[in-house]
Amino acid sequence: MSQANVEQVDIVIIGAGFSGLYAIHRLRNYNVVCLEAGEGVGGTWYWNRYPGARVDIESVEYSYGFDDALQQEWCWPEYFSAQPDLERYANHVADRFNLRQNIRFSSPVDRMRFDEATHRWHVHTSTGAQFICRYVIAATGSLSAPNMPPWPGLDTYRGDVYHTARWPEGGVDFSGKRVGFIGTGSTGIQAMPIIAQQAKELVVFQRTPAYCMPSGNRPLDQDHEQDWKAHYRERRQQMLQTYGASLIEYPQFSAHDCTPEQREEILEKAWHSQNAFQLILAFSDVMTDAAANEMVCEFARNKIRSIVKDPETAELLCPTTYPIGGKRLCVGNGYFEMYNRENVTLVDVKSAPIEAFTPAGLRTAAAEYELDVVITATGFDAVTGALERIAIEGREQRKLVDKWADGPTTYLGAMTAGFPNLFMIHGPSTPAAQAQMITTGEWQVNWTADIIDAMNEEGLTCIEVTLDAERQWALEVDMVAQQSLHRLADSWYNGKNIEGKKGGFMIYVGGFPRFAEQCETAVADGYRGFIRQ
Ligand code: N01
Repeated sequence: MSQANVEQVDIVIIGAGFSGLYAIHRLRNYNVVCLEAGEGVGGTWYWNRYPGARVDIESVEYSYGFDDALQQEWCWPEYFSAQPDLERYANHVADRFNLRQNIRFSSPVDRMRFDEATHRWHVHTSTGAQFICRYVIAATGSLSAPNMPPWPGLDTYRGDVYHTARWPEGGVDFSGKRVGFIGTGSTGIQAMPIIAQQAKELVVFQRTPAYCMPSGNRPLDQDHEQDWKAHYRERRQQMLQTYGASLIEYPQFSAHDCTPEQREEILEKAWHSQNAFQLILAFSDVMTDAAANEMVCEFARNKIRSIVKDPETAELLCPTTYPIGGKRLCVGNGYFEMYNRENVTLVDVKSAPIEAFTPAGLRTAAAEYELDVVITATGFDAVTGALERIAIEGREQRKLVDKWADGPTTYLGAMTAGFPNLFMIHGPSTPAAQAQMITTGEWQVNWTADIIDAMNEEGLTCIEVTLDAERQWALEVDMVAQQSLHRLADSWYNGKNIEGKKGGFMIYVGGFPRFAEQCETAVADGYRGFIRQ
């Protein structure tokens, strides 16, 4: 490696998504480089440009709070923003705060190693660039490493294949095409109703049916916007004091305290509330009490039965094997209604799994389907995938993939023992998608940056966490998971969406305030669980 290709910097940030962008801004007083695999900013909202991609949290909340002028000047056109508006916002922020000068686009990090003698990371990109830095901040996202199941025969298939998380920039024309769609999670549910309107035929390959609420999206009401703009400062504070860092209504009464009629009325109101998560927040115990949860499940199933005209299709669409909210609740726009179209067919691949691509399409254990296009919305190697796809070597040349072979271990989701000076934002065992990710990402960046500032002020060069601290954190993560019904679903939260992936629950479900308090007290108690030198 010629020295010309080696740059010495203070901090490398990996990823120019929403957390990475804010990290550049917050750490401006250091020599910072942000390495981004894509050609643009926005992370999730850069890659996931499939038709219908839209956030399920109100945009007045799902946005940055660090700069008051930015909050006041930006106008969201809709309550729940579509991908193009979120990408436009990310670009606006990058320009407004001059962040691009610190970003190297098309620069995927492929390996990095910690030099124990100098307490510095050597970070390499696949383009041959090398950076030597004190700290690495992995703002790599929880849902950024696409999962493409290894069906054989892909190279023989004559049609086109797309993964929703790598959607072509100019879009795809499905007119006159027979389209096969694999995956009925949040992504598939958003994309399919739009594709069905254009395609000649849409064949949906469903392994597990999803619970899905109507989105309730609408143009943003000016009074609502003005109200938020008048109260942004206190509302951002209030958000951080709620379980999901969002000002949704959190009810205080149990489903068991209501009569069947009252329950029905509350659930009906939640269904029409125009707020995606009101259904699982209808009662205080939906996510902790199996019987309460089942009442909500049956309500949601009855909605499916009332919308989908063919009773057999309706039953196949009814989830029965996991609690509502156990997987992240999906939000749709005409998803169940789509099955009433003549050109849409539902295929059950639970009973007859997909076996292979063929030259003409897809073969399941039961039949072969001729398709011009196959779309995979098969999710992500979530939480750990983005970091494990980088060859990371810590102390004593230990590889991160080896350390995490049986599941990820971290302290506060921020660091993992044996990998000093490497911080993660939304890392394993943080609330991640259980809380609103822009606001909580900002919070984690601030917490991390304060730690780095203190290291510099005190003339220290190496910070790491102890194995004991990791074990204590694992107990806490497990304890809160045991109190929640999330554990009863196979999902990306516990890695069970990927065949062979090991590990337990990777998300912290104790709520954001409890998480934040533990991060803050660890630092305040003399960096409990950390070793600094
Ligand atoms: O991914 P998923 P996603 N054969 O893992 C199926 C966020 N998000 O991209 O359930 C057949 O949920 C798989 O089946 P199963 C949100 O946090 C948010 O949809 O594993 N099928 C499932 O149906 C969300 O939770 C928004 O049995 C196979 C689907 O593929 C997260 O991203 C929008 C298969 C994958 O669903 C991920 O959502 C979009 C196989 N071999 C995403 N392998 C909003 O803000 C997988 N599947 C609204």
